[in-house]
Amino acid sequence: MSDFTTVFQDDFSGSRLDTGIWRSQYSGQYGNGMFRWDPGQIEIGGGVLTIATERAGGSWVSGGLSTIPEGQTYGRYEFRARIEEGQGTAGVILLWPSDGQWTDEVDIIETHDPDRDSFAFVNHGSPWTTEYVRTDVDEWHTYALDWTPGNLTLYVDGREVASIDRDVPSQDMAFGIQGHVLGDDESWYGGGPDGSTPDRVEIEVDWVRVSAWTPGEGRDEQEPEADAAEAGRWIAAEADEEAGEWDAAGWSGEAEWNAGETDTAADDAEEDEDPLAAFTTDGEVDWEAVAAQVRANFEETGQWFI
Ligand SMILES: [Ca+2]
Repeated sequence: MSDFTTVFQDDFSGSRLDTGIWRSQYSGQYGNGMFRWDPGQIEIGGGVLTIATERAGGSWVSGGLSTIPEGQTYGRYEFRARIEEGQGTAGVILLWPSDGQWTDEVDIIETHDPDRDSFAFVNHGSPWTTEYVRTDVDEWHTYALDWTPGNLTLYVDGREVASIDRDVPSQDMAFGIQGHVLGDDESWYGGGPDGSTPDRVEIEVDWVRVSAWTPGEGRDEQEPEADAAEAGRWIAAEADEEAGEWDAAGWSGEAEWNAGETDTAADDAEEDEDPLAAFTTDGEVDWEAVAAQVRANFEETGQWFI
């Protein structure tokens, strides 16, 4: 008996994207001015979904897709994926509010590291919590996020690597996969593309399975078959022997990274007041202004906050 029941699984075995599952394909210029999203960057072939981030003239083009407006509150999100290296590019696999309004965000994988030796697992709550996970993201791995009331637990290849229990979302969230290109000032990601960046950087996804949280009533189903045979390695096990910096569940070098928190003085000062107050007129929150402020704060400080 499992606590989860499959809602859908997509092994990308056809020749076209299943738009009954993937309701949204992103388009348009991204806010940082570095790239645009275009549905033409989403490809299906060989049993794999590919999102290609490519040079396009003097700029860049990437792709993204999501189940928006379809989503659920709580569940299990499993996928087999790899995200290629590329200075100034990133891949993000995430949960985002089903209504498309930014009020919560869980980045299951956010590749802040252009070398793909680690990734960030981020809950944009209050305060925002970031856990860094050491693994070779450019090789194939199976990831699973269990989202239950008050908890987010992440697994890589069946091993628990991180757990977050502060300000966990409790609203309907959609599942998305998207490519990004960063600006030179986005230091958390190591800045923008340079001469080392390939002209094409791919995010590949072999399969996705999304399950509902049905405590005590779950039905285990067979995992989708892998089309891509190569497997990555779990870096933590190796690093453990070298320096004792890793524990069985992943990174434990909290002092060197950021102790899994992105709590800042600004967060502390604002915890006593409603951070949305400045963006609210007659009870209506201007979410576009909130998103713009969050982005501006991040670009200025490297920290995500309103
Ligand atoms: Ca597949």
